[in-house]
Amino acid sequence: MTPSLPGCPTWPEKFVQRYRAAGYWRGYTFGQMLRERAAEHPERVAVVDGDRHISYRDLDVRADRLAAGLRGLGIGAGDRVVVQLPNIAEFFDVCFALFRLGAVPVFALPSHRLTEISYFCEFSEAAAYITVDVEAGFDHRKLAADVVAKVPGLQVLVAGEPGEFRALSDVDAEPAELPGPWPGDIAFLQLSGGSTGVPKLIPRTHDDYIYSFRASNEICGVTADTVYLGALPIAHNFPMSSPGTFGVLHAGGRVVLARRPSPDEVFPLIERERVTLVAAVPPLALVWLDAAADTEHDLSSLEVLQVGGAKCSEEVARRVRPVLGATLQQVFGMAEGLVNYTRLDDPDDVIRTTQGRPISPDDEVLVVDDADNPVAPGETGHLLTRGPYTIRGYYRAEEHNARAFTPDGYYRTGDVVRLTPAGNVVVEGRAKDQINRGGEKIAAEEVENHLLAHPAVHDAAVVSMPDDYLGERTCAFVVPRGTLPKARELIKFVRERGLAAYKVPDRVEFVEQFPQTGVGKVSKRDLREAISRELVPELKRRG
Ligand code: OOB
Repeated sequence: MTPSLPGCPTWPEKFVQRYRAAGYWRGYTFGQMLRERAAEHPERVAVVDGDRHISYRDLDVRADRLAAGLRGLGIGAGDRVVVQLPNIAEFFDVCFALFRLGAVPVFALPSHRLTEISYFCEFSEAAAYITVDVEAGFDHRKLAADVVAKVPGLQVLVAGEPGEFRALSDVDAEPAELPGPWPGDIAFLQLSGGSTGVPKLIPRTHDDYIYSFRASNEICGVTADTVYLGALPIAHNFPMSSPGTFGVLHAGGRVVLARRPSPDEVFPLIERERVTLVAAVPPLALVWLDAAADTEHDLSSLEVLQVGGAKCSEEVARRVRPVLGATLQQVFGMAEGLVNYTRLDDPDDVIRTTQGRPISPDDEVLVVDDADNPVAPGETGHLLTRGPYTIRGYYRAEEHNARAFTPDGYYRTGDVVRLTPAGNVVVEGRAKDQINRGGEKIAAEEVENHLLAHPAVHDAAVVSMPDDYLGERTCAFVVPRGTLPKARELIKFVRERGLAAYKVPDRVEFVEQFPQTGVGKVSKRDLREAISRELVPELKRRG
């Protein structure tokens, strides 16, 4: 099998045969999936965005017309298109149009800024950038103008008021016969949380991704009667495919979009649309639980609350059923592939204290020590995995792939876990150089590089510090050069370099030198301990 996109490692033929024979990879594409659903129940509502109720037939037609329009702009099979859209219906038009063309969306998040977007466009050699007019008070057309200045020749399409660019709504043509991609082709590039200087891109095929959410549907009880609320940014892997909006569309259910995740937006939608399933990161679940305790809105339709992206505390877990009357499902996944779920009928203590078990009988999961040797059962170690929906390598990243994957194709997740006797995963920590800020992943090295660009910074080391609400926040330790800069100034400097706000350090600490490990590397463990110690009195003061 050769994927359409050069630079994407794929599964060895033996595994391709195995995953097909087992019925995981069924040989159909996203375009065909929507066509089938539209034929089965054209009138059913697929997507709800504010007052807009879009049927399966409408979505199918919109995707066809947009695909034809994009083709008229010269966008075709294999072309990369950076997509940065918030939770609006156009997201699905764009996805399915690109899927049908065989063009490859690169899914950026709404919070990404000039540094990230121009990198995605340059690195993927994108033909186009599809964005929105204004989101959360931020004018994306200004960002697009800055991106175009750095990436000449990039076409920009804007959902909403286009300003100086082309309106997405004007990209419309009579549907044409398209050859369409193969099921084994790369459907899109997803972003990795990352632990390196620049984010890595994750190539996912039609076959592998569709399998992941079709199988998730079974585990999560998703059917044509499911009403799913997209409250997290829908371009992220969790709300996209676990089972997420794509799973629900596969089942012929209804996707309801929330533009913001706050209770004042989400609760009325749950009531109005009789939402049955919703996904949250732990801090968001906490906000919902607090607000639900005395809401006037009827949330009784809610059957399952999924919590994932970062570790769900037992405190949150215990409150879900009493407060919401819903079943908690813990979800431990990664855009690279492997997703674990607690099952809806698991005993309470399994749901409360574990992050569940893999989707597939063919998900191979190893827990190993530093030398890649399996640890004793129940012991803690590094999680390695391979399987029918876990990638074999990042897009155009040969050198990094040699480190991030074992020679026999296991992905090194960077997570430190143990397995319970029943095979449930418990996440105990992390070996990768990443901060998990309430589900948002920050590669320490990426932020360090930005700090190092400041003339008064001699060296920088970014680590996590504990936080009651987000679980972790970022602390940048800085060895200054010459006159001591102000923390505020460094934070402003990083922000002004055009970085997503969640990556800007929450705190800066100045030190004369970094503690070192035995082999002379910066000891981030010592830095984490130092900041934790310093925070104790502060946390106490706040009570
Ligand atoms: C999801 O995907 P990513 O790619 O943003 O982040 C993956 C990483 C994991 O390697 C792990 O470090 C962490 O996020 N993580 C969790 C977790 N879920 C993800 N750590 C502890 N407990 C959990 N429940 O975050 C993602 C993708 C698909 C489904 C769910 C989450």
